[in-house]
Amino acid sequence: MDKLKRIELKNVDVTQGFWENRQKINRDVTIYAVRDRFEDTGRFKAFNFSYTPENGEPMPHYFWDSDIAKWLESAAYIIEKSPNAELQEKIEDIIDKIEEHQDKNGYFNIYHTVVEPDNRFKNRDHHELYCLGHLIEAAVAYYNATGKDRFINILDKYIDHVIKVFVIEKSSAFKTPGHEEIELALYRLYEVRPDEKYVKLAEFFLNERGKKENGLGDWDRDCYNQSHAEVRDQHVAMGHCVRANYLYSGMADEARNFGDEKMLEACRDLFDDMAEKKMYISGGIGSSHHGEAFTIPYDLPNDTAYAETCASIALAMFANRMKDIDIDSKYADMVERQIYNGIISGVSLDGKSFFYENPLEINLDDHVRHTSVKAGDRLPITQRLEVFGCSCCPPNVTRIIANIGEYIYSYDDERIFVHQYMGSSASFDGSCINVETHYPVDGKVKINVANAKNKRLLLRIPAWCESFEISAGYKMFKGYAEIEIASDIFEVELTMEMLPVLVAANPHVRADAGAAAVMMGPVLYCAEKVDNDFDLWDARISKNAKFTFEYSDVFNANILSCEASLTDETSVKALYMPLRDVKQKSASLKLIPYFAFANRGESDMRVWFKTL
Ligand code: FUB
Ligand code: ZN
Repeated sequence: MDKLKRIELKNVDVTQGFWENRQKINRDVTIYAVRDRFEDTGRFKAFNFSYTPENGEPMPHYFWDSDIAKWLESAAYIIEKSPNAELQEKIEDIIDKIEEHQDKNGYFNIYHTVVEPDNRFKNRDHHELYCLGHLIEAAVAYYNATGKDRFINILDKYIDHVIKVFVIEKSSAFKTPGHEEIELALYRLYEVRPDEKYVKLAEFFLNERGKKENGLGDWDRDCYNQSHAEVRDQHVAMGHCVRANYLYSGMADEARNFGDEKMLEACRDLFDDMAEKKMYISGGIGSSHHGEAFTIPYDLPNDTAYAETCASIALAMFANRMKDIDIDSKYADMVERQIYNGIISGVSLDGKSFFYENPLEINLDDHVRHTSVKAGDRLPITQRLEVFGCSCCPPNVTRIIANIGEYIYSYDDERIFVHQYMGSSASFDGSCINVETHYPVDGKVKINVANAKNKRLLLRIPAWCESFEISAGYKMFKGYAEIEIASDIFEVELTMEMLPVLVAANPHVRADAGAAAVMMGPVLYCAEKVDNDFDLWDARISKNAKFTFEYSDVFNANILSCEASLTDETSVKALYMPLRDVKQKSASLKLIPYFAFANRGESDMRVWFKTL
């Protein structure tokens, strides 16, 4: 098993281009926008534990703790890079409140203190362990940002309580969390505080999953939270997508920590099952609103796609772990697909509003005639909202954008890997690396490495890239171009040809049969009616279509156009007619990055086009 090391956030700076811009919006706008909506909706106030059924305060939801935890984690990443007294004070204030309201026995959960205190650890779906997991991730981020371990110490007491209840006394009504997350969080905690008890608890939850448990028995229900089989025997991705990928992330951590090959094998299969059969071209997963879940292979309806932002984030987290334990560029390709498409479509360009579901097709007409939707499915919303009743996605986006630096590089004693091309610099083990690029606007990347002579530099060659040049000798290794670092100050340029390309789906994908989508490098494109005044579903693109493209400041990316063929309506005389009588005419089709759809009012939108 491979064991590459991540470069920690404190040693990586995103310095230029697409991600510098995104991080700025995240830091200057989004973190406050999410904070303000969480204030308005009572989520922060809930940490006062003042709710009573009589006092008019909103009843805390049973996983509000996790919404705030993800906000705290995001704010911690932000202050780690840009000190900010206001954010730091807010974080400290919440930590104070957690300390103040923590039970003597270590337990902490708002809902199960002010609403259902007698039902602690009785309902497997009530997310107490999920909330603890997110609090742990926040505490680790806060420790990394400030060096202060107060938050970790508070949660350490809670973890001891969990160990007592679940492992020693076995007095809880269930054995494993209904929503995974604590497993990966315990591994993160172990990285900064290497106390074996954390790993043992993570391992306990992983090993117990899929064994006999109260409330199990219904196959659908068991799959929903990945309890249908023991984890090492899971090879097909099933159930709720966010749950699944948080679990798989914890499994990857366990495989790495214990060199557990059987676990790694399961992780590989689960990854391939999603990447090859269950993922939208945007990286979105979750073909159905029902259970927010995977369905069957190749079932990828575009208009009713669930494709939750959190699910794309969770899959990026899983892939990012896999890239370090099973070297293969497909994992960083997956991260790339997510970060340029299914994840950032979740936040508006101004950073203030969010999608939960990320559909790949909008036909506004369908929203007034709901009978067009399959029974059991529903249409996603067409405009981003500032907050949701279940608002898990907004603070998840803020945390991954703030922490994106940790996805760029990894290394071992002999090699330095560049997985993502972002203008950035990093230092580790006495070496430094600096990347200059406008990627994904173009495919030119300039890399400087200092103090790493005789090591090797491995540059990912993305799966989308058909032609590239490197200014130094290289050989290919598992999807990476491997280059000898020949001098103390070493400079190399990678030039990837990046042109618009028509992409077809596997013919088993019924929704996309005979159709094509447009990608330019890692960025998926879509057409919106606001730019194209005709029925988008009627537009056909020739397999030989010529594209033009130009950079747009508005989208911080290229916009494209090509010729499309439309029905000439003057030749349409009836509802049905001989096909030979229907004439075509040509029109210009304008395409914008998929991540930027729904930023200019409600509009029809389409990713897949019929081809000629
Ligand atoms: O249950 C917690 C979060 O809310 C899940 O991860 C999301 O899918 C949403 O259901
Ligand atoms: Zn979500």
